[in-house]
Amino acid sequence: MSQSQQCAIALGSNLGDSSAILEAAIVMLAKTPGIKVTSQSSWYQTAPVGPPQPDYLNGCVIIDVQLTPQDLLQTTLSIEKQFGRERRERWGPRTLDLDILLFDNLIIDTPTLQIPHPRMSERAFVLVPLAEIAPDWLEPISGCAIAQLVQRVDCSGVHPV
Ligand code: GSY
Repeated sequence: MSQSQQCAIALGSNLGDSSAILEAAIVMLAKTPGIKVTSQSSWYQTAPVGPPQPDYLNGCVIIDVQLTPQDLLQTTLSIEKQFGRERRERWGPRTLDLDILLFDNLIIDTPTLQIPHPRMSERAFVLVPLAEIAPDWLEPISGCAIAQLVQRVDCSGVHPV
């Protein structure tokens, strides 16, 4: 695949030195052949969604990517693994979570990869940072801009650091 496409990735952490882990994850993304990080949101301290656990640090990046969606997924899983992420408890605390949110205007629905991310439109901890760097991007299933979607969710638990 030679032409580059734009992709949005959500980052989150609530175990360990979250700030250092998230910054290092962005460096690893940026060093990956076929990925160029073009925009980075602020970091936000966010109330946990799911069982009781520490607050998260969340943010988003936009990348130009010359990888297939499946290859990008393998890249994000490999970076998560290098930070000690073990996929144990589904909604439990984690050192690093990297979620592919949007890949150009593609809609992908396979057992291992769904794009747009199936829960992104309900999650203030995703929409607030994404709206900061990509307000006009249209979520391809609803056809709504990220700036519109963020107005529909409760953002009271999301605070810039
Ligand atoms: O889905 C990502 C992991 N996660 C998060 C998160 O990143 N932020 C917040 N605030 N709550 C979360 N619950 C889960 S699971």
